Amino acid sequence: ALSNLEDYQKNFLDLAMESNALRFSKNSEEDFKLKSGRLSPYFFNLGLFHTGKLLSNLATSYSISIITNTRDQKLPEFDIIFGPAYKGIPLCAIVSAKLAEIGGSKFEKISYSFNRKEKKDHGEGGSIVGASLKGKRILIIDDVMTAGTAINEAFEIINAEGGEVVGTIIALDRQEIVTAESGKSATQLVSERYQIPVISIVNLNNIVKYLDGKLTGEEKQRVEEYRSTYGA
Ligand code: OMP
Repeated sequence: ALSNLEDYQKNFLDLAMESNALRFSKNSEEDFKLKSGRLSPYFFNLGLFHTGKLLSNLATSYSISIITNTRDQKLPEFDIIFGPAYKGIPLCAIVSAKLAEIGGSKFEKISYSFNRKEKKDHGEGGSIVGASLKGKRILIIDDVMTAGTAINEAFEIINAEGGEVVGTIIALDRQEIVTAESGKSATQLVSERYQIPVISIVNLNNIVKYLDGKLTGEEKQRVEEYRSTYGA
């Protein structure tokens, strides 16, 4: 049943469990409040990938995902990896460096770029650090997608700077509906609205399958209940 997961995905999930970045609540009092207001029995905190070893492995997982999806023509070519502040900032830096290391010449000239939360009015000015987005093909990198709010803000920033978003990569697709009416997940809606691929290292299906033997019956049941309410 696990054979459909690639090594880089398994490695990512092993490290997520080891580092506690991926956590499950023991009861409803411990549930995690999400940005959307939903109370979730699990939470993924990418900020806990904070050691050099975890960051290097994380960069490898994102990079292999980008390289294989580009090779399979599921992701178009791009010039810049854009990481929305704050969580996306280390991501765009480590992944552009790792891509140059393991992706071959094709990826050596990819730049990184990120936005400041506060606009600077001295020095070089502007709100973008790194490569200029003007006229460039952009891949957005981020941590998690739930309802898609964070990613929509990134689109606005990039459009205002004259860049063209050609794809998005995230670590975790929680596969949750945005509204009950559409029944579609945030990643599906973003992909349809902007006509771009949204790639993830793993999604909730992968987590449930891979961790089947590692979670308690209660944890599994609580995730299943959550999915029956918010799952796409
Ligand atoms: P949306 O903007 O609703 O898509 O939520 C995504 C953001 O919520 C992420 O960028 C995180 O800041 C945060 N988040 C997590 O980090 N991990 C989770 O498991 C869930 C969320 C969340 O609040 O939905």
